Parts: sequence; structure tokens; C-alpha cells
Amino acid sequence: MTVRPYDTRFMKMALALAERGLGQVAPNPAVGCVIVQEGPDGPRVVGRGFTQAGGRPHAETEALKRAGDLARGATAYVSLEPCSHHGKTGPCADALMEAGVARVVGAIADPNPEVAGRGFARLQAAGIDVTENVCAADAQFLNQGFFLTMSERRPLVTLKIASSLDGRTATHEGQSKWITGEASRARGHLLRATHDAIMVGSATAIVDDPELTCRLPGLGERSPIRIVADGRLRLPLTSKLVREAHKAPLWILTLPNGDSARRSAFEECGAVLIDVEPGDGGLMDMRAALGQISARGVTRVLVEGGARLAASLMRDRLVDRIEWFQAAKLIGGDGYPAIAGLGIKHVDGAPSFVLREVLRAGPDTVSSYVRSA
Ligand code: AOF
Ligand code: ZN
Repeated sequence: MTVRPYDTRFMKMALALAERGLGQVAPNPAVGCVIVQEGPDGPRVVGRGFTQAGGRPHAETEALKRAGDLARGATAYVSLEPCSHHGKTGPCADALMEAGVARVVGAIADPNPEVAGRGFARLQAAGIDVTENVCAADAQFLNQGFFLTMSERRPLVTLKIASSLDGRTATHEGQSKWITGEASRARGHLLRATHDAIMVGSATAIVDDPELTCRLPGLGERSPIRIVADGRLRLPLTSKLVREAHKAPLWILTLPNGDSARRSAFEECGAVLIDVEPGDGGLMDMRAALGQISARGVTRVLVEGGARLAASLMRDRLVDRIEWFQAAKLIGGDGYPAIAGLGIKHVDGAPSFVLREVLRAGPDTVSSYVRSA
């Protein structure tokens, strides 16, 4: 195993490339690969690639294609262990071997049981110098959706909230347009683009009548799957979500045994109904709901409201990240809260998060939190 002083630098480059695939590659992980030749003048990048939309080609294939003959004797930096299984094409470990790569630096092992260390082992057996665990924590964070899919059969859940400084999302009259500003909204759309699906509760879908598409210049085609948690099929057939179900996929999570005529009406509009078993209190069991979403290939879900959906996910400890957009405005205690009642008696029992980053978005702040371990 060799270590070079610039290993971290090129792995960060591979991670930045990988990030471009987020929201595009599910159920596959988003991987980046950088191929570097060491010459007398120092290291030189000869090929770069990342997992393509739909999950194929893999990052290594893309980078090798660009490097061509320059891959011989080079080092490949990969943000995830190269695969060892035969999928739609041959294993990436073999492609790296055949291209004559001399060294592979990997960030983290692939948790897919079909790979799980076999990719690295295969490379080592072929005499390739393998270095593991370079920027492992960053690589895990980047593909947390894929890791959770493998370990818990559920997607990563990011909760997005846009509120006043005092955590209110609307006035007592229900007026909410617009609490946060233009820059926050643009960033919100970027969040949509990096998730595979956006989920809202039925109350939000009814009151706001949102489109839930991604409207950023140039990112229009990245619109994720729209999911409505609607146990009792209350969503109007005339809502924008239903009317546009043929343009972007619409999945409705609902309790089984709903009115069959109403179910068919939704299906005729192009919506996909997903039955979710009830949990305590007859409401949909959210872990089961996420399991269903995961089984359909979604690895990253952005939850955009409302207060009750956020609370039920929070109560079941299913929120992995929070992106909290806060305007410097006060609405007061008569406004609507961002999160409905959690029934917490002691602060010790409150869901708690770790602050990762704070950004300014025009007059607002965006705080990114991750669940505390
Ligand atoms: C890599 N490079 O860029 C990605 C990998 O269905 P397939 O054949 O595309 O294989 C999917 C699996 O490949 C996926 O579950 C994960 O283990 C791995 N993803 N591997 O070498 C890549 N995206
Ligand atoms: Zn591969």
C-alpha cells in the first residue's frame, strides 16, 4: 500500500465529480473517478468520470474512456470501491486491470453484498497497489442514501423547512407566500435536483397546490419523483400534481382499502398508488412507507412539509438531515409551526441534530443539520 501526499486532493476531486450524479443515478450510488499519471513534473489528471444518469455507465468506465492509453501505469482515485460483479457490463475492477492501472485509491468499500470488499480484493490479486479509506467519512456522507438502502432498506430523508426566525411557516390565516426570499427558493430547487424524490403530506398538497418540479435554468430535466403521503386519498383530482402526473411521476402513499373508484380515478390520471400498512393510531406507518419507496429504487427523499408529516417522521426517528431556511422575520406564536406536536416530555428525549454548515441566502440563513449519532 502506497500513500502519496496528494491522495486527499485527488480523492476530493473524485468526490466533487460524484456529487454531480446525486438525484440522477438511483438506485445506484453516485461515484466519481479521477485517473492520474505521475510524471517528472508531478501528478497530472488524464481522465475524469462520474456515474451517469440512470446509474450506468459507471464512473470508472467514463474516466478510462477519457484516459485512453494514458491509463497504463496510472493511479485511479475512486470515491467507492470498484464493482466486482457482472451487471449490465463487466466489473469496473476488471476494466481498471485491463487498462493497466498500477494503483487504485478507494474512499470506502461498497456496501452492496455483491461487492463488499471483492472489488478491492480482485485488484490486489492482480498485483495492483490498493489504498483504502481515503476521505472515507466524506464518501459515506455523499452516498448516505445508498448506504441506508443497503443497511436499512430505506432512503436518506432530508427535511426541508422554510420558516420565520421563530419557526413559523404561515400566519394564523394560513398565508405563507413568501416568508423566505428568492435566493432561498433557488437553493431549495437545487436541493430538489439532488434528491430522487420529493415528498409532501396531503394537507400541504391541498393547501399549496404545488408542482414540486425543479425549476432552475438548465435543471428542468432533473425533476424528481413527486410523492404525496395521503392516507385517505384527499388530494383533489384537479390539483396540479395530479393534472401533471403524466409529465413527472406522481406516487401516492395511501392506506389499503381506500374507495376503489377513487383509486382508479387517480390511476387513470397516471398516478401510482402505493399501499402502506397502518401503524399505531391507524395512520400510515412511515418506516413501512419509506421501505416501499426504497423498494422502488429511491435512495434520497426530500421532505418539504407539512408540519404533521415532518412530526411523524421525526417521532419515528427517520429524519437524517434538516435543511432549515430561516427568514429574519417574526410571525409569532399564533402562526403555524414548522413541526407539529412531538409529545416530548423531557428535553433529554428530544430528537437532536448536529449543525454542519450555515450559509447566507440573500436576507435568509440556511442551516444544514445531520442527525446526531
Ligand atoms: C462502480 N462504479 O460508478 C457505481 C457503482 O446495476 P449495475 O450493474 O449498474 O450495478 C449497480 C451496483 O454497482 C451498485 O449497487 C453498486 O454496488 C455499484 N455502483 N460501482 O464501480 C460506479 N455507481
Ligand atoms: Zn462498476
